[in-house]
Amino acid sequence: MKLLGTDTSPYVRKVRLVLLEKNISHDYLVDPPREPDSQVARANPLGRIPALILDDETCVFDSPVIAEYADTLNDSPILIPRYSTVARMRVKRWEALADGIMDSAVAVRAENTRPPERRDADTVSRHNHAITRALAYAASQLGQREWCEEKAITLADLALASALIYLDLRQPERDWRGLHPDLAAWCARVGARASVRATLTG
Ligand SMILES: N[C@@H](CCC(=O)N[C@@H](CS)C(=O)NCC(=O)O)C(=O)O
Repeated sequence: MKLLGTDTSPYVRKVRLVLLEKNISHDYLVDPPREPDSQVARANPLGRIPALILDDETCVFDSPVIAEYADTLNDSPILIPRYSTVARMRVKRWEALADGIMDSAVAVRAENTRPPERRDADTVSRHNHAITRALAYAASQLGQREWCEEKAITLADLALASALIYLDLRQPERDWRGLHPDLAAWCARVGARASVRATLTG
């Protein structure tokens, strides 16, 4: 299988982490969707990354669908619990929280790349407030636990780490570590994993 993406996309990082943690063999192709020769729109009608192209040419999108599909391919480890609907919901809710942080950070970035006179300050403020609330929620849910859910790594941890790495990239001025030291300690631990380091070094 072949994963189309870019190194900066947080949604791509999330699914790369899933594939790496589960040791699923794949080719990772850097393919910015707006480049004229990009394969992305041919694979995914939405023209977005990540797009996972299976060996029979089936294209899997978007990132929650890819993560869920990949998780069913083997059991080591199981990243989305299968033993209880509540446990499963709780992990998927973390993913939704992390994806929401990504969505808002991407929206802020889009505004900030417009010429100043075309930027919408209300949009920036609304999304930044959503990020601030989501981080406080994540920190309160996490507390001092080692993992977001369960007794081992799950998709929840991989999604949250991807969102935080993207925030560090696009909003380095945001002092979320100062506000949420336990979240910072958790992120440092997860960030030291070989999978995360592999996505950061290319
Ligand atoms: N909900 C989608 C969001 C994917 C998304 O928006 N990806 C961005 C890159 S971060 C993209 O491909 N945008 C289209 C573009 O840049 O033209 C997912 O989870 O996969």
